Amino acid sequence: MKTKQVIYDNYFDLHSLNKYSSVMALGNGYLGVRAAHEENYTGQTRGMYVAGVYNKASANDTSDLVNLPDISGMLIEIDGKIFSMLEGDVLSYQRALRLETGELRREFIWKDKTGARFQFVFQRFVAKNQLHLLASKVTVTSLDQPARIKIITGIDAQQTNFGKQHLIEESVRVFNEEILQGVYQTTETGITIAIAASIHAPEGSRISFSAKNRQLNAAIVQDIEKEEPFVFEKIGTVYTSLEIANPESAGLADLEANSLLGYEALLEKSTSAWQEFWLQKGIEIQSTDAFDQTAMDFALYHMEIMTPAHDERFSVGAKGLTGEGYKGHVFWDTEIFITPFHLFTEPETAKKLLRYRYLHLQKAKEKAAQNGYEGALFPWESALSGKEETPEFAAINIRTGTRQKVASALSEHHIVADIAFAVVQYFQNTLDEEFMKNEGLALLKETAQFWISRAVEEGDKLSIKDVIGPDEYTEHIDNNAYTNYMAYYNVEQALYFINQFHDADEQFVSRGKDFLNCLYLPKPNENKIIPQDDTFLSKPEIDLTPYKQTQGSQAILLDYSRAEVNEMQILKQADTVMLLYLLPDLFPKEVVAKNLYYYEEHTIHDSSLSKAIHAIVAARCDDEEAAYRFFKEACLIDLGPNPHSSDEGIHAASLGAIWLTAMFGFANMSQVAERLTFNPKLPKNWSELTFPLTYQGRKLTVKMTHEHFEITKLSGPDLDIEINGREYRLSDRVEDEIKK
Ligand code: IFM
Repeated sequence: MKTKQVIYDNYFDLHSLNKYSSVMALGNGYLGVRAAHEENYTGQTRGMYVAGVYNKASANDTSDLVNLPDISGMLIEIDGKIFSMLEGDVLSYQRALRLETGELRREFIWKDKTGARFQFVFQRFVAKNQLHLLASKVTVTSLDQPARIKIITGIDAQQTNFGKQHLIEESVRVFNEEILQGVYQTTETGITIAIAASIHAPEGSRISFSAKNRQLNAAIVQDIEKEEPFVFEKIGTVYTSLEIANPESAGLADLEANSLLGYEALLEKSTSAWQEFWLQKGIEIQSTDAFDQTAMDFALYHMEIMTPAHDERFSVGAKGLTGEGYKGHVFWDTEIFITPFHLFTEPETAKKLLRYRYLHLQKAKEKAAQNGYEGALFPWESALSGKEETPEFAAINIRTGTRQKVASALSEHHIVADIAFAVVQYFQNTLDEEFMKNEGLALLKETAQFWISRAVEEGDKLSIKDVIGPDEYTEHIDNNAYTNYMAYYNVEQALYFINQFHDADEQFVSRGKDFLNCLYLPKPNENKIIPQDDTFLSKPEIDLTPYKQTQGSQAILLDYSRAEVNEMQILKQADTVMLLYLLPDLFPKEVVAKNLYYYEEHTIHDSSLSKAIHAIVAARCDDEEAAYRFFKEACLIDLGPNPHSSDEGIHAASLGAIWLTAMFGFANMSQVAERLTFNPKLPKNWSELTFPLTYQGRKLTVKMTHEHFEITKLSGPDLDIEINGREYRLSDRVEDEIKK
């Protein structure tokens, strides 16, 4: 295994504070902590989140992923003056997130206004081996003279979600002059959260405690000699009533058992868990540009820390556990962009993510019924309760004072088929009959039932009217190609699996067959273009060049109203191209290529879900240059130079799509009809790609160059596979020469 990459932040810059707080966030799927600096800066958003801890601030609100009381903040005084990098001079500075160990480290030399120099080292991690544990360490060394250091830190419950307070402070305590504990309850969901922190100050320091204005603090004061390091450690635990009846005592017991081990020993244990992760799931890329490996490692790191693999009651928010964007809500991003990574590396986790949907099937049926449909209509945005969480209105138009309704909850129905698609993918990968007979079939049938009731007769065909496809710049349209084909697939697969598992329901089968016979499926026109919907191709076009140059910023909405954008051929993100990615065999390659170029020209890529999907389809179309270019651009969504790109959290789906591009684009893997196939399209810049796979109970490793393909079975029975159109029986290892 190659050493995993390091994400650097080499300058202290107020503009990018929040971006790096997201990018360098720490976590383990249970807990997520933003990489806000220990000391405060105006505009810096701190954040600590626990998967599943949602709350509504008021009855009219939708749920927020609650920003919990902070334990990473510290007020540092040197000789009575509050330390800030905005004062004095920062002589050298580096912040590094080591993906190999999951540790964040900030190191710099700072000169105060009198010219005295101090070396600071801040370290912290969220334990990978223990869901509830996090730790930090501060080392301050005065380089020129003796100094008095004071640190004030504790548990700060003044945190809010952009001003909304979700927690009642129930109790604050100090135990044994060493452990601070705050217990809080969410105002609406009634979840208890117990946060504890132990303070490990240097011998001889003076410690005092205080509790005021929702802040429980310890103040540590120590006089140090020149070049004598002041070392301070803080170990914390977070427990909630979601997972344990008595989170207060669990948190204290955990802290007692662990905190005496100290920061370095705890880090070592957590590092071992990270190393195991990289060994099992890491991808190796030999590229002319080392950034490709960095971006891949970064994507895998974040997919791991965003996924609540420990608990099927929760799923992955659009920003993971790194920020409050989209209020921590769960979208189709999970099933289509993130689940595949888990499916092909640890199917149990993929199953839990599907079980999350299954657990909310009843709520989805209620939503369908409320809207006059049968079956299950999953919410466009989901949180803890499984109810629709999409805010009713978008941001206010400050010129008119009006708010535009968000139409997604009403019509972005493709999520129903996306969930069904993920169920089928899961089965193809695992052949898990137990799951399919129970949760899988129920999900497939109820989602199929929804589509059957959703379609309306128009002459001798069935139409699906008034929807939003993946392209959210085109609303309230009829027969969106993505939606119709995916709905067709949903019903077709439901019928297939009903037949496979002898789950006969004659009425459903007959209605399903009628649906398949009559559903209108838009065909390529005389120019081989598949109409995105009934009217799209007749709408006027405009030159999108300026908007593509500022993609991701939705700048078009400054020049045109949403209604105007809706009446032009303008896409926010992959729509028909998305369909061609998910169902690659629907159309001949020539049609796929024509549509890729046609729709790309009309796509601004204002959504982060767009670029990597274009990369995959371009790779399959043998457009190596475009595929690699789109891949690189996708990698820059979080890691690029834009100082605000990820202020409210990383782009979870886009990170998932970086992995998707390597697998389904460059390795060009597919599992159609339950058979694993590869038809590699390695970019010119990559000389080798190596990755692990879990497939139908086998552990595999795949290695490919431009000339050679090699797949090794590490465990499990023999397997039939296909490489470059040639069939093989994989017993141990198969090698295939790639003929140009
Ligand atoms: O699910 C996406 C959607 O496709 C585009 N807007 C953002 C959502 C959350 O990532």
